[in-house]
Amino acid sequence: MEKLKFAVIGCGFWSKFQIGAWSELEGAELVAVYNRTIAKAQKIADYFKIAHVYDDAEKLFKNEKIDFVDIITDVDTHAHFVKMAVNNGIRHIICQKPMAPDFEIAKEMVETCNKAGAKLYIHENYRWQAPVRRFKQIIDSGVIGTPFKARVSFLSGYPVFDNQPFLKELDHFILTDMGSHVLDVTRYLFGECTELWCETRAVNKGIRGEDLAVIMMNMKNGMPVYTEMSYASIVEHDSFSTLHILVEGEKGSVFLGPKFEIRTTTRNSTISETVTFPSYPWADPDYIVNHESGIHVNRNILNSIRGNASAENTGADNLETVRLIWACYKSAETGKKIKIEEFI
Ligand code: 89Y
Repeated sequence: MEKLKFAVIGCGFWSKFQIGAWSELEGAELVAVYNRTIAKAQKIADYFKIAHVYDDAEKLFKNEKIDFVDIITDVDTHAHFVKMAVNNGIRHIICQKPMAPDFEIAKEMVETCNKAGAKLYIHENYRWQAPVRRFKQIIDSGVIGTPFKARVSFLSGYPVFDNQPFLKELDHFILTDMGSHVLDVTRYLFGECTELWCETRAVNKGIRGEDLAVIMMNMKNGMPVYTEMSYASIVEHDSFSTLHILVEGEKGSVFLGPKFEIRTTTRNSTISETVTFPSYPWADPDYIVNHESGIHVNRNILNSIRGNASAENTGADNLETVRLIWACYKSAETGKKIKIEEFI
């Protein structure tokens, strides 16, 4: 199998894990990296033995023959680099979550790619986490019957700003950073949302945006779903860096809880299983479930680029998650319930 060649734009905190995930796949070869501070690009290139290093992204696109690009820059520059890739003839473009700093820009990014006949994929990994995948299998097996209610929860006191200090400076923090994951997993498990109501708060001192959000959702399938996310929580079972999920159905319930344990309860019994997955030298042990999942999302996108699968995380699909994020902000701002079909 001939390897597809690609470049990475952006060599900040997340790039090591994203490139690490690519390095576990046979079918892709990273040929060049860009960062505006070249020393950062060089550090990543040395670690992963990448031949070409740039501090000028246009030059990279002009010089390198690549099949796709993976954009891992800060959210504010995603649209800029997507456009640059499109203008340089790249037809498969992967962009880190959150897709854009607001809903309008996200819509423009999808449209820019559509118009050019380019495929946009969003690197949204939580739905690819091993415990989340297994959790869905259990629900789909029918053991708990038809689900009628759920709670999707991310409560953490992890010192997230130590590794990603720019998160402190965002006007919109937890709904864009973690809401991307929580709302995407909610859609993955239960389908689309018809209306939602959201409250946000800023609890940690010295941060610009909100670090707590609670959301009540009604889903198209009739389920009420409660989701919550917080980086201000001091709790016995910190969710970092996965989710805790409880689903109730007519015949029982399933709970994804601490230490990747899934407990399935019916009237007869509770069955426990612990989901396991490998570790990798490039991954951070604190984030391992998160970093490992990058391999699966990358594989799905690679197979889609090769025409052997359809990608789950397309720009168009992720736009529905972005729509929910900004509907949440609207709700929090106005104190009103938002109907999703009217939020366009
Ligand atoms: O940026 C976030 C992500 O995608 O996963 C965890 C994180 O690093 C901090 O919330």
